[in-house]
Formats: sequence, C-alpha cells, structure tokens
Amino acid sequence: MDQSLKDLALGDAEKQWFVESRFGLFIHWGLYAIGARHEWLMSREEIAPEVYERYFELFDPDAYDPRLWAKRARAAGMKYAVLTTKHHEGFCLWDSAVTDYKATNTPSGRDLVAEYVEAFRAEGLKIGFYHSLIDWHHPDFPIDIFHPLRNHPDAARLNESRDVRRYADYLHAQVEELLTRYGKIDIMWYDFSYPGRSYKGLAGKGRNDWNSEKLLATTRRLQPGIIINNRLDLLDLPGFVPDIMTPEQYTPRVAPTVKGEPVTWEACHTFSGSWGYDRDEETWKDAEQLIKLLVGTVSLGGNLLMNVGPTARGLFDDRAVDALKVYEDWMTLNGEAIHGAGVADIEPPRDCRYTQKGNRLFLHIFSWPFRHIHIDAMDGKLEFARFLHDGSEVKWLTHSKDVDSNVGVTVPEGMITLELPVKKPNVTVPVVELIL
Ligand code: H79
Repeated sequence: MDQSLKDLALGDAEKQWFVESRFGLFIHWGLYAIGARHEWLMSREEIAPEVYERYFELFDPDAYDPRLWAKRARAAGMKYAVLTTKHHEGFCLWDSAVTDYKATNTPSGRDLVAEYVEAFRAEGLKIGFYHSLIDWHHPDFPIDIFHPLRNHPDAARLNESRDVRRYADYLHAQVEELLTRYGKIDIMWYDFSYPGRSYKGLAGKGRNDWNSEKLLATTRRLQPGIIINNRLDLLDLPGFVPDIMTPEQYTPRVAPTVKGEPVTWEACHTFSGSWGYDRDEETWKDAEQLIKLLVGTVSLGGNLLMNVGPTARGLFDDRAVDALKVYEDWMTLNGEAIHGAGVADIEPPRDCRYTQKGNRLFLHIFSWPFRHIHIDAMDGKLEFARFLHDGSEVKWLTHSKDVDSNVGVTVPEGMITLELPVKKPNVTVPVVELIL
C-alpha cells in the first residue's frame, strides 16, 4: 500500500508548469453569492437545507461571461484558475447526472463549469476544479460539527438514516463526471478534512468518510497529470507526500516541508476576509498588501492562489476589479521577477525579499530607504543592477578599506551598497534586478 500511494504522487517534471506559473486565480462562486455574507453563511446561521433552497430557486447570473473573467486573470499575470464546482452548500455549478441541485435546474439553466473551462482555456490558462468534500445539502451527509443542523434537537436521530458511504459514492460519481466531461483538467483542489474533532457528540470527518485513498486513485487514473492538493486526510499514511500543500490565508515564514522534505506549495488568500462575495465586508487588502503577499510567497518558493468572489449576477465587483488591476499594473512591469522565479541562494537585506531566476536576482524593496540598501558581498559576481519597472541603471559601491574611510564607519569587506533615488519610484513594490 505504501508503494501504491507513493506511485500516486506526481513527479517534479509534471509539476513544472505549476511551479513556474507562480500565480493563479481562485474563484468562489455559488448560491452564497446571493446571501452575500460569506460562503459559510449556511453553517454560521444554521440555515436548514430546505430554507437555503430559496437561493437555488432564484439563482440567475445573467451577466456571467467567463471570457471577461479569464481576460482579467490573464492581464493580472495569472497563469491558472481554480473554480468551485461545488462548495460546502452542496450546489453544483455543472450539469451533474446524480443530483437535481445544479445550475442547469436554476433559472439560469447554464452549465457554468463548461463555460468556465472553455473560456479560461481559450485565454491560455490552466484549468483547476475546487471540489468540496463537505456537503450540507446531501441527505446522506451525516450531521457533524459544522453542519447547519448541528444544534437540531434530533440531530442524532436524523443521523440514523444518513449513510456516509452512500454520500461517498455520490462524491466519487461527481468527481468522475468532472474529470471525464471537460477534457484535460490541471488541478483538483479538494476541501477539506477535519478528523478527530467533536461537538455535542457529533464527529469530524476524514479519509474514512470520503474513502480518500480510492478518491485519490480515481482522480489520478482519470487525469494522470493532474495536480491534487493535500486536504484528503492522507498525510499521516507512511510514505505519502501530496502533490501540493495549501496553507490557507497564511503565508509561512519559511518554506513548508512534509516529512522533512521540501514540498511544492501554494498559499491561498482572499481580497477581503471572505471567499464568497461578501457585500458588506470591509477588510479589503490594499495595494501594498496584495503585492507583498505575492512577492513574499514566491520568495519562499510558493505559488499564490488569489481569490475572487463573483456576484450573484456573475460579475467581479468594483473592489475586486480594482484589486486585479493592482496586480495587472505591477505584474506588467515586474512579472519577470515572479514567473519562473523562486527562492534565492542568499539572505535578503532588512525589509526586502529576493526572488531568483538563474543568474538574475530580484531585490523587492518592501520599505523604501533613504538612498542606500546594503547587500551582502557577492564575491565580485555582480555585473549590473537596474530597476525592473523602467530598466534604469542602479549604481553601487563595493566596500573596500578606501570606501570605509570615506564613509567613516567599518563596513564588511566586499559589501555592496546600492545607490537609490531619494524618492521612491511610483511602483507599489520597486524591484532591482541584480545580474550576476
Ligand atoms: O473554500 C474556502 C473556505 O470556505 C474553506 N476553504 C477555503 C479555500 C474553509 N474555510 N474555513 N476552513 C476551510 C477551515 C474552517 C474554519 C472554521 Fe469557521 C472556523 C470553521 C468554523 C470556525 C470560518 C469561520 C468558517 C466559519 C467560521
């Protein structure tokens, strides 16, 4: 069994496109866009499935045009996208044969997944599916710690007629549809497992509930090159390393490892605090935060999957468009330091991050200093320095004893001081390219 699980992991060569991409668009879209107050509202507000179905009866995103979404993503420098085919609410965005709770049965009547795949592929982006393991609408999904009916007085009795194995069959059948109907799919993003937790005698869920080993094998069989994330609760099986790790709304301080080994990883973040469209949410990230999240992630060797929650009409709202424009403006001038770049060989100076691509080192300046940034000695290897955004030369001093006496302080021999303009260039995070 160890061996077969190992065989299900993807090799580095098959993940190369992903690592080089560095930047993708996460799209959280479902009935919760109508509620417009976080994609977990069904659980948070303990809304019974039959009450929640009111959204299903009204769902009609008349302005949905995924070609426009794809154009915006590409312009922002994103190379792939991941769409919620189904979120925890259980509503399916495609024309599934095994449920009536699907987009084609709403007033919209469209297969939203089919249109997404076609539009994003046409724009040259790789295609990912997010698929929720959790399902608060399915009648066989046992009421658990997050379920909207967790505080129902008869929860235990209701669970007697719910059979998680039937739910798992449904889950597997749907995955089979998604991975056979739409051509080559590049990423499968399962969400999520929570074993070993309990609330009022109700349990969490994990690999035995989802039949995760089989789900992993099926996913790999149907799409041999697909990247599968780490949320199937298989991590503690000996020898198993997921294709990617996916820290959520959290960028680690050092590159993550699994079982002592470096691992391919992708941080996912939101423009505001919510994944689904949240009309009244106020904590939208500013331009600096958005760019620093991307740079910070890539400097640690990770990808950034940045989320948008489209509205119930099928549009990116103004705040999301503005946020994507922040990325577009920055990536147009500085994308070289992101695409195909990764962890640098050397430590960055204070308030800076490095990314590196071959003999090109990119110094991302997070906090603008007064005139100088001191970088460690490069043993004479530095050949040229220039700003990425305008290609202009950045001059530097290499410290020797002579220079030390000029500045009147002791400086480590060989240390390099970049000579920067007093005024910060009009770029959210300026980047100096160091050619070695
Ligand atoms: O799909 C997005 C989220 O809905 C889902 N994963 C991303 C990609 C996710 N959200 N939260 N979690 C996974 C982990 C669980 C967090 C919880 Fe809570 C804390 C559940 C209950 C308390 C956050 C706060 C959600 C509800 C209240």
